[in-house]
Amino acid sequence: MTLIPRDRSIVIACDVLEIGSLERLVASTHSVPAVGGYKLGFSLALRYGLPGLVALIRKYTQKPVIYDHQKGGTDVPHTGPLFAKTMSSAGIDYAILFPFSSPSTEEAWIRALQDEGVTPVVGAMMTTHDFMAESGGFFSRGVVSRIFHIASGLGVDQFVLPANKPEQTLELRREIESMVSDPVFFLPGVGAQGGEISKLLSVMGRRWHGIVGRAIYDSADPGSAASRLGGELDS
Ligand code: BMP
Repeated sequence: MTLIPRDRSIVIACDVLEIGSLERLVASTHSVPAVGGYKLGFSLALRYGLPGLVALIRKYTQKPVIYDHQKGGTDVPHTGPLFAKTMSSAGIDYAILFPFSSPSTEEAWIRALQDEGVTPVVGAMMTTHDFMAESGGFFSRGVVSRIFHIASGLGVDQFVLPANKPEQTLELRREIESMVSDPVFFLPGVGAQGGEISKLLSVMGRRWHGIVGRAIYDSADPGSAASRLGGELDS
């Protein structure tokens, strides 16, 4: 299991359809120092299989590979070990869970990943504008806190927070920091969903990574787009 060695980085969300597109994306960005790793999702994983995708990325770089099931951890407890063994046998370093189904599923899936040596990254509030109940969504604030509380109690120290909701993210960051020492945050929603690195710099603490998909892979020059965003991390 490899962890991102930098305190702040850009993680590229590889939500593309073709394996050739993934290869071009990795080839053009892997040497950018601020790129901390690659996040794979269901599109490539279902079409091609994770072991081959990890092998392809490994032709270019040893940077960590994160698997985001979009959204994992929403099933029953006994399938957690199946998921975790699938991750470890494919060489995945981190797996993202949004454990919305129940506390027992959350615990089983987190423990299963830990047993397999795959780092769990837990999210509970999404970037969608209608996520929270007061904005028309399904979930109350208490649900979000409870998911983070359970994860913290299980030793999780890596969390997902929404980059495009800086006020809520600051509040949740403080809440998590009251339970976990020196946590690491992953922030999707930079770029296409309105999140800005400059705002995150004032809201986040020592260790955080921006997750960026379309603003990099849809750009005419993904390497330059990643470098530019990476440069903003140090400003
Ligand atoms: P983009 O930068 O193109 O908006 O992509 C965002 C990525 O982050 C996608 O892979 C998506 O699945 C993920 N994501 C998100 O957008 N919102 C969340 O709340 C949680 C996510 O993992």
